[in-house]
Amino acid sequence: MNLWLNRLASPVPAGPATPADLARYELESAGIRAVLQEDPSMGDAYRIDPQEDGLFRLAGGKTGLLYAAYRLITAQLCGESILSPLSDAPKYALRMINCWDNMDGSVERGYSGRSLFFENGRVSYSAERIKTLGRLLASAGLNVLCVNNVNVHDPAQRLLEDYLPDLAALADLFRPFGIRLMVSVDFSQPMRHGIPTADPLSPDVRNWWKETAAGVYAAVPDLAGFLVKADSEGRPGPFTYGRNHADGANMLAEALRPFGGYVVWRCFVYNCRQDWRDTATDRPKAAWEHYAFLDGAFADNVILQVKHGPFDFQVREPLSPLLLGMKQTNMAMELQLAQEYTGHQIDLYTMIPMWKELFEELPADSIMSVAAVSNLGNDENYTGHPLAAVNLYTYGLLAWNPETDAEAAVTRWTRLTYGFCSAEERSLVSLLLSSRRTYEKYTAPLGIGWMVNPHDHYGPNPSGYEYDLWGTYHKANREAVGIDRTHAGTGYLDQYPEEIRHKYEDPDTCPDLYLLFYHRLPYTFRMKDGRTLIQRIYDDHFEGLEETRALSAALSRLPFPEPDASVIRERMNRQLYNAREWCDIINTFFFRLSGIPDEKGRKIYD
Ligand code: GCW
Repeated sequence: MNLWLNRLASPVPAGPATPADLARYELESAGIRAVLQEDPSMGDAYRIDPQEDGLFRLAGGKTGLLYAAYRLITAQLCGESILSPLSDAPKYALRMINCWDNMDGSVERGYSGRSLFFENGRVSYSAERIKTLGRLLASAGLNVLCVNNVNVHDPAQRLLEDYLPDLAALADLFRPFGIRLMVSVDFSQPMRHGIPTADPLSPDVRNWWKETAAGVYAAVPDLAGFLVKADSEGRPGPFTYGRNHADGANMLAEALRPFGGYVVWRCFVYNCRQDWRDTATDRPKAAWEHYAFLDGAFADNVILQVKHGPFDFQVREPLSPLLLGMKQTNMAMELQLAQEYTGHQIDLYTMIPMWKELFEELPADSIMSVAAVSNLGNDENYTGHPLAAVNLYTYGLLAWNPETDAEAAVTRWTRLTYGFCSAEERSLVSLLLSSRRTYEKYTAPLGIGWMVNPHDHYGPNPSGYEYDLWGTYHKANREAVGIDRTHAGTGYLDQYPEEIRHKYEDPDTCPDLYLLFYHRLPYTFRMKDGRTLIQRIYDDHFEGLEETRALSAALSRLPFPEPDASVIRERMNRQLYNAREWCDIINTFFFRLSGIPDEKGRKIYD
């Protein structure tokens, strides 16, 4: 099993330890001589001072010392020397992993096996696996883990009730790694306790949450807070009582404030019962419509967590306008490591190039935290596909410092994990970095998204969501495809500042990869490079398939150890099948509609 710290032979110690104790242990086991000085005011920050005799002086906060230790250890494993003093501190306060784990042991959108935390309706885990995970997450700089699904199904409410001691025991295991737990809560939970309402303005409801929070923090004093999915896809929320989301979030915030906890409130609110005939509603506009007017109305321990795009983790979406527009509110951007729409951890899909694009568009200080939906599970390698671990690790590096260079981050992961020779390392890094673009080419074209099989979201089905309730339509007909989201169309683009509107509003200057997200265009539309839109769709799909074949051949030449080699080979074969299905089905779909043949005469099935 190849995990990025698997060359650390030492077991993670048993028993209680502080992050500083753990830092000492890890350094000693790695043979690194260091003197540690704890400065509580430094928090996650640290300073490393190399001395002349190979000794390091480390200064840092409680968790900062641990991050310093992992910095030294990873440098050592990568064969790098730290010769001059360096200081570092994370850009974002909460660097969160959101696990969508259910108490029955299943994981919503999980592609790495069963839950690491739950089975049979109970908290259930291997302490050894949790410690290995803690070490992995801490070494990547992550510091908050939400254990249960945002869809809080029975009996997950019991985590705040009779399962509290189990939650506390799990928190104890993660604590030395500087990882604080978070729990997803059910907004209607007071109704399980004889209160007839969950109205956030009801005194009984407010008291119930205050008392519950007191009990929870008595058991887990450093709980990071509550994560809430309300009024979203059937979940209960304040709308039932005619209240808005500031009323709901602030009520919970009041309960958590005495304990320093946050309410992380998701903004994934839209009409999921839309009629496909309804052209007045455009789903990407929904989050802005529900939240923008509430800017400034949220308590200071509320964080609004917004998916990076206005839809739902498609291969390419613009940055959500909400992340740009709520200047008086604590904001977090939500990413998705779980490859729901991006290949199920079967297809290779390295996310950091996509994340870099998002972070580059975010103005400084527009968000204070980041979250990512977990790709973890109880498979031996934790992420199902051994190479999907690169997403977990590099997410941590970007959450610490969004300016981290993509190639440097992927190279670091590759070196830590496999220790290949330099030619092999370069080859794997370049395959990983190009994998997102390849996947994008063979799936839904030019930002249109959603041409997947409904429900499980793997494999092509160009009209699978076309007449469904979810507001995700492409409206391809014989002449044209796409939805006009400019001012003249649905007006979605009006939610952005002027410079962004300007960048996308004209199809002649709109960046190609977003073209069909913003515009409805005829197949004969001339792209900037002179090709027609239909030709570009065909070309991308054939290229994506060819690139997948080349990827498969190149991967097979790399000396992966077992069991990784077998798993990678098996998944690559499934990716080849998937890429061919996508290429042929999408090309056939557009050929049948448009009747326009491929200029290059390649095989398109009619
Ligand atoms: O689109 C949906 C996913 C759901 C998920 C939801 C969300 C947890 O398909 O599985 O539910 O997004 O983000 O809340």
